[in-house]
Amino acid sequence: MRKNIVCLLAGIFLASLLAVSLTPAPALAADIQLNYANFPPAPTFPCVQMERWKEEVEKRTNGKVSIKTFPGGTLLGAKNMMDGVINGQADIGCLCMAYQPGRFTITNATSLPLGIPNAKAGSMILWDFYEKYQPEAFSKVKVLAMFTTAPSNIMSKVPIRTLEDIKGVDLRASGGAAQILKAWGANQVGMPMSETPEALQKGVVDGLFSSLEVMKDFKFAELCRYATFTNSAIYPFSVVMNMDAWNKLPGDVKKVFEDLRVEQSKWTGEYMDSQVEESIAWSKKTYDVEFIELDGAESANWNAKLAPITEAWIKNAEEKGLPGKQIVEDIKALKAKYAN
Ligand code: DTR
Repeated sequence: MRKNIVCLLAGIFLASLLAVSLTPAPALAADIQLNYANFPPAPTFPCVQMERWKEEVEKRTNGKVSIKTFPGGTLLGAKNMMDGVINGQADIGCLCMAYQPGRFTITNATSLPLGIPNAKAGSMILWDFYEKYQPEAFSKVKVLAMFTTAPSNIMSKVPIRTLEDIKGVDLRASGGAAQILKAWGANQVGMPMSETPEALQKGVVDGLFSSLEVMKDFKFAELCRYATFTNSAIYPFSVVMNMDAWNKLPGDVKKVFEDLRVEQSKWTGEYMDSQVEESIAWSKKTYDVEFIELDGAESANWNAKLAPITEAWIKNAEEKGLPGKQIVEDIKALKAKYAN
């Protein structure tokens, strides 16, 4: 009898040992937890780059830092991103400068029609340009990345082949790109990208002006069966961090974040360029979207309309006390360096 009890107890002991060894150890909570806000939906490029950054940070800090991401405007929206980060509503946020054009005058100069050819070059140009000017607009935050979209093109429900066709068409764009649409005679409607799907669906607008990856990422190809290549303005973006949250980070974590800045900016530019290619192919295959190339003479007419925009921007900047001419010269020089 006693022997039986001993055997039973030994069995229970062994079984519990086995159970303990098979139960996965609870993950150790990270020492540092940071919230990262983003305004568009998860499948779009600003959020894809956010997830990539999160993964790299968590890996490179060996789990010491954990990032909780909030896509789709669930923590901060397109227009209150900068203030929300400054006020500490989020530790980190991703913003599109075109949505507050007056606030980011210097960096928004990269949106002028200066022929930046792709997002990779755009992102490197923007980074160097930001480093040189260190604009006041970013003085209350720590900048973690700077990148741009690929050049903008028209996506529309009606075919646009000539300046006559675009006249009066309701097209959505923000910031510097809005000036471009106006110059071509469209009826420009301003709103952040996150509001555009509903505006297209409800017929508030007949199309938009943006980089073409949105045809696939937002499924705009379903409604916009035409795209006209103009390869005009890029849109600059930034990822910014609350200054107190930054100051609290230990040195080794700060180093990881700083070392990632240029790498992340370049990665995002390259990702965006590849998404544009994929989106064009997908839109043709899935919705038979027609991609319209302006012929030589027509294209010259379109470009002629844009010539006064940069001159007007320089004049306006100089009136505000900014070195407008130098800013444009610098962007052109950086374009020559990175656009090959
Ligand atoms: N072209 C800008 C920015 C932009 C381009 N792709 C996306 C995707 C998600 C949000 C913003 C953007 C724009 O039209 O707003």
